[in-house]
Amino acid sequence: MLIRVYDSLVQKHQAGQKMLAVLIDPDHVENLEESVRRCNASGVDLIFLGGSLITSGSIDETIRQIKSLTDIPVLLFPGDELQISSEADALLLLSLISGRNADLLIGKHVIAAPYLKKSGLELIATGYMLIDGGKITTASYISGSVPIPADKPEIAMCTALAGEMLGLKLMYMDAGSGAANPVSEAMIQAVRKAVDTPIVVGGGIRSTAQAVAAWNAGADIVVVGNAIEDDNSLISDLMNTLQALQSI
Ligand code: 1GP
Repeated sequence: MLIRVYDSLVQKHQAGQKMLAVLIDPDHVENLEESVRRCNASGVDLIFLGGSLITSGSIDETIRQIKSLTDIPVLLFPGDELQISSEADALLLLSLISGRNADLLIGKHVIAAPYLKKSGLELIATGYMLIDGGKITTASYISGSVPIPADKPEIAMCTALAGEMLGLKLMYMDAGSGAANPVSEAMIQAVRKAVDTPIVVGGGIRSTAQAVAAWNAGADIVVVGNAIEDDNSLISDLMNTLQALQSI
């Protein structure tokens, strides 16, 4: 029987098994084939696909290419309602709960809902929290929302708690792509203590030490995007580190 993506995330979360997701932004990937081959060779758990702003490339075609090279589940991480494709395995249905922009809390969802229904995609209702990562990122600029201050773990904690109470199934703490500073361990720990959902952490993670800090603080899934373009061995270093961490 086919295990749905979310069920497999919950199983791993409950077993304390950590995961690595590689973010592929169709606008910023230099060599898609090579990036996917590296994910495959290292046993990456998930591929996230999307971006705050896509100016070139087709989501459908990019997913088809990825799928021709690997069986790793592809999850849409949409920057807007145009980034929907039934070629993906699942879609993170993001509600920007750190912001107060009604469109990104519910408005875009209303417009997308009939298309999502028709697509047959597995939908994972996700509480998306932008956290201040030391510079203005595309995500905070495009969303027109103020990120949660990095030194206020209690705001992130209460936001995640409210999101879980509203029925969201996954919490995503994002310092934004290319952030100067990743989400702090204190903030991840505060959210981890507050909610039972799996937690995703990304934005500005450029080293195995930063990924380990996030996993140890309570992240189930660490997301790395930009840094894999600059460092060819980062994916395998991260997966080797993750395997060593799991065997302790
Ligand atoms: C951003 O979490 C992702 O939404 C990944 O960020 O590109 O900085 O790794 P980076």
